[in-house]
Order: sequence, then C-alpha cells, then structure tokens
Amino acid sequence: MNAHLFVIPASHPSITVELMLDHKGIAYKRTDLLPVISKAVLRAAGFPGVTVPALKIDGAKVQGSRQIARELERLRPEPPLFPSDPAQRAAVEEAERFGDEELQHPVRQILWWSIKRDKTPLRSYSEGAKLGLPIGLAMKTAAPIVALSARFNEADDEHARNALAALPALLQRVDDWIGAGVLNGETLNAADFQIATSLGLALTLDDLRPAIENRPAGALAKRVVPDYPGHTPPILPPAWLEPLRGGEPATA
Ligand SMILES: N[C@@H](CCC(=O)N[C@@H](CS)C(=O)NCC(=O)O)C(=O)O
Repeated sequence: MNAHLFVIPASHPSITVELMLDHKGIAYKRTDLLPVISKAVLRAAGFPGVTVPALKIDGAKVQGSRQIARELERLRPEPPLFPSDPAQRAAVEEAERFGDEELQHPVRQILWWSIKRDKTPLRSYSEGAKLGLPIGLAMKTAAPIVALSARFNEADDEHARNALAALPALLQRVDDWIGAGVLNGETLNAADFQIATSLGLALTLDDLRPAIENRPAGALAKRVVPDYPGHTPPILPPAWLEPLRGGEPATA
C-alpha cells in the first residue's frame, strides 16, 4: 500500500491519523508542513480542502480524520477501528463525532491563544519535525503564521475563555464514555484515537494539565499518546481557569 500523509507537527487530528495508520500496520511517508503555508501545499498536491491530516493512499486523496478512518477501514479491515456489533459501532461513531466536532476545536483555540501571547513554546511543538528549513529559522518567521492561525481559528479572548468554560463538561463526557466501555477498552478504536489526541494536546499546557491528568480522560491520553510533543508553561489568566477548578475529578 502506498501512503503519503501530510501533517502539521503536533496537530492533534494529524496524530490521530498517524496512530490509526500504525494500528493498521500501514507504512507511510510523512510530510511536515508549517501552518498557513500548509494550505497552498495541499492545493498544489491536488487535495480539494486546505486542512491536515491529508492522506494520499493508493491514488485516492482523503482529508479529515474521520473520513480517513473510514478509508483505512475499507482498505485494510484488520485490525478493525470500529466494533462489528451495530450498537457498539454507533456508540463509537458518536464518541468519534464528538471528538472531531466538539472537542478538537476548543483545545486548538486555547493553544493558539496561548502561542499568540508567547511564541516561545512553539518550537517545542515542532521538535523532530522536518519542515524543510532549519527550525530556528522557521521559528523566527513564525509571527505572521501565528497571527493568521489565531485569526483563522478565532482564538481571541472571548473564544478562548468560552473554550475553557466548556472544557469541564467535555471532559466529563469523555469520562462517562470510558465508564460505559465505549472508550479505553481492551482494544483501541477510532474514537479513542480521535479523542486521546485532543486530550494529549491539552495536557501539554501546564494550565490545563491539573484538570485532566488524574481522571479517566487523562489515563486515556497517557495510554494512547504518552509522548505528545510540546509544552506550554502557565499563561492563561487565572480567572479564566476558574471553571476548571470546580469539583474534584473522578479518579482514573
Ligand atoms: N476536524 C478536522 C480538522 C482539520 C483541521 O482543522 N486541521 C488543522 C490543523 S489541527 C489545519 O489544517 N489547519 C490549517 C492551518 O493551521 O493552517 C479533522 O479532524 O481532520
């Protein structure tokens, strides 16, 4: 199988697809892209959309972590990403949809808000990446990329604060799915790979880690993505973190 994956280093849905390719035992070539510039490269490579993860596989061009999960399942059914039992599959698909549509973006907005405020941690998210130019130079040219990325992702004060306020309920839903056996079961499924990377990215922020690490959602992230790249020291206004301090999380 000929697979070529386009990613942005430390992009959570990109890591989801890397994990799923590994799960399927599919070897692949990876091209690392800088945010913003990624859009032009993907267009030039013939993809219809402008986001990563983007996968060329046996001639097909597939974008979006959920679409890619289905294509991988079609091309190589074993080991599966989805349960065969219809009710269990529906539950996994709902958790996967939640991970993509509800959990990914708030975490992305909190990260870009933080990086916009202080670009120093950006380098840690690109550790080991092959960006086609020296990492020091890439970081020196990062200011417009960060500004544009923050704008595309609506990572302004209002959205970042709303994202933080939404996080406790999102984490609770993950804990509940783990309790129900939909997530973090004996064999990992597409929803585990989808959700764990958003949690893994969130755990790279010192401001978020205490609200996540000691609960079932944290255990899932540590199992699936123990070495998530990047580290952001505390930067968020303490008042915005108040919603994360309410209530003791259940222990893992
Ligand atoms: N929900 C989509 C999200 C795709 C997405 O928004 N990817 C981001 C990176 S995490 C992207 O390509 N952003 C373009 C940019 O940063 O320039 C998926 O799961 O594939």
